[in-house]
Amino acid sequence: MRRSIFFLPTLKEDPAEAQIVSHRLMLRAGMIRQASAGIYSWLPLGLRVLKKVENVVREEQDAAGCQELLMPTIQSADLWRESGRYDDYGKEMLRIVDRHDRDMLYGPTNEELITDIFRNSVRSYRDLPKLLYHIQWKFRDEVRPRFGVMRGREFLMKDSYSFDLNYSGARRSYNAMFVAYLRTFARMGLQAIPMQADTGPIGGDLSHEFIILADTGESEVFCHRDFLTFDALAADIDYAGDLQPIVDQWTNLYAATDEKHDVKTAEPIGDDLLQAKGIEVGHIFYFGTKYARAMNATVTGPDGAELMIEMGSYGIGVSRLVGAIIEAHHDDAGIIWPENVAPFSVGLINLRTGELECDRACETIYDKLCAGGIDVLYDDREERAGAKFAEMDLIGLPWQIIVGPRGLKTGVVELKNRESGDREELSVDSALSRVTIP
Ligand code: 5CA
Repeated sequence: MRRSIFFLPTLKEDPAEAQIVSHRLMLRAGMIRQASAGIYSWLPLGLRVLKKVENVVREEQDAAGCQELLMPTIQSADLWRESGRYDDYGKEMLRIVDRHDRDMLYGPTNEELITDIFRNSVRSYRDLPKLLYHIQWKFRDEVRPRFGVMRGREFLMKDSYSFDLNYSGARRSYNAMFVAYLRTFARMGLQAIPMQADTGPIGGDLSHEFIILADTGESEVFCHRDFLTFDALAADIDYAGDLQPIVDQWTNLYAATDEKHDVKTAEPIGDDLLQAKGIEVGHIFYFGTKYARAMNATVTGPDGAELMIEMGSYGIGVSRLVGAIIEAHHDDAGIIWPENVAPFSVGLINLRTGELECDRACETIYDKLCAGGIDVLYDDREERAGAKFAEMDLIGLPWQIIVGPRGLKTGVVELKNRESGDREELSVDSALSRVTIP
C-alpha cells in the first residue's frame, strides 16, 4: 500500500475524550472514529488489525476442532422468552419492534439462537460432540461505555458453543477451549491469566475469565506471581488427547477475580500474591443443561431414551483485544504491534521522494516485498523526514526500512526494529531477507 493513497487520518494532538492510552493511540493513529457513544467505525488501519486478530482467533478455534458458522445480529425475542432471559437481561438489551409489531433484539450473545439451531437439526447422540462458533457484532447497551473499544456498546465477539452428552464430554470441550484461549492470546503477545470467575447472566457453575494485567483494566484481580512467566506456547497440543494436565497446570496456582477472591485461600501465598487491575479478554462458561432444559434440546441416546444436552459457551472480545494489545505494547512514540497482528509488517520510508536514486531503490524494495507476500506501507509522500518518522512510530509497524540518498551512495539502507529501537545499516538484499524470514 502506498501512503500517498492510503486513507490514514492521523491526529497530531491528543484527543480530549480519550482517558486511556489505547483509546488515545487508536484515535491518533487513524484506526477508529466514534460514530456515537460506544459505537465505532473501523478505518482501514484499524480494520487491518481487527482482521488479523480475528484470524488468529479463527486459526486456534479451527485447530481445536471448533466449526465456524454465522448467526445474525438481529434475533427474535421469542427464543429469549423461552429461556427466560428476555426479561432478566434488563436495559443492556437493545429491543427492536419490526413493522409487523414483532419483538426483536440486537443480540448481546447467542446461547438461545444456537440452542434453537441445534435442537432443530440434531436428533441422535451419534452427532455429538459438536463445537460451533461465530465471529459477529454484539450490542449491549452498557450504562457507561468507555475507554474506546474496550467497553463499547457495539463490539465484535467470537462466541463458541459446545454440545455434549454428559459432564465428562462437556469438560473435554471446556478444556479444549481453555487451551485454545491460552494459545490465542499468547500468539498476540499477551500474557493472559485464567482466573476463577463469576458466571453472571450467562449462568452455570464453572467459569474462567482470561485476564491481561494492566493498570487501565476495569477488573480487580488476584493471582500468583508465577503466572507472569508461564509460556502458553511451550507445549505441543494434541486436541484429541487428554488436556486436563495442561488445564491443571494453569489452574493449580491461585488466580481469581474480585467476585471470587477468597482471602483465606489466598493467604498462604504471601508476597507471591499479586493484586492488580486487569482487562478481561475472554470468558468461558460451563452451564450444563441450563439452556437445553429451558428450550427442550435433547438427543436420542443409544437405548432410545431422550437425553438433555450438556452445553458451554466461550467468548473472546475480538474488538476489545485490539485495545488490550495496545495497552500491553506501546511507548511514548506510539503503538508497537506484535508481528502476528500488525496492520503491515514493514513501513518503507523514502527520505527524499522525487530523487531518482531514492525513488528507484524504494520501488524495487516495495515490489520485492509485495511479490514476497509481505504487507508493506510505503511512505512515498513529499513530506518532511521527521513527520514520516513520527507517523511510522505512531502506527507501530514492526519493521521500518529507511531509504535516503546518503546511505544509497554506499549501497545501504537502514533497518529499524520498532520494538527494540535498534537500527542497522544493511544492503537492500540483507534488509529484505531480515524482514521476510521471521
Ligand atoms: N455468551 C458468553 C460467552 S460466548 C458471553 O457473552 N460472555 S461475556 O459476556 O463474558 O463476553 C465475552 C467477551 O466479550 C468478554 O470476555 C469481553 O472480552 C468481551 N466483551 C464483553 N462486553 C464487552 C463490551 N462492552 N465491549 C467490548 N468487549 C466486550
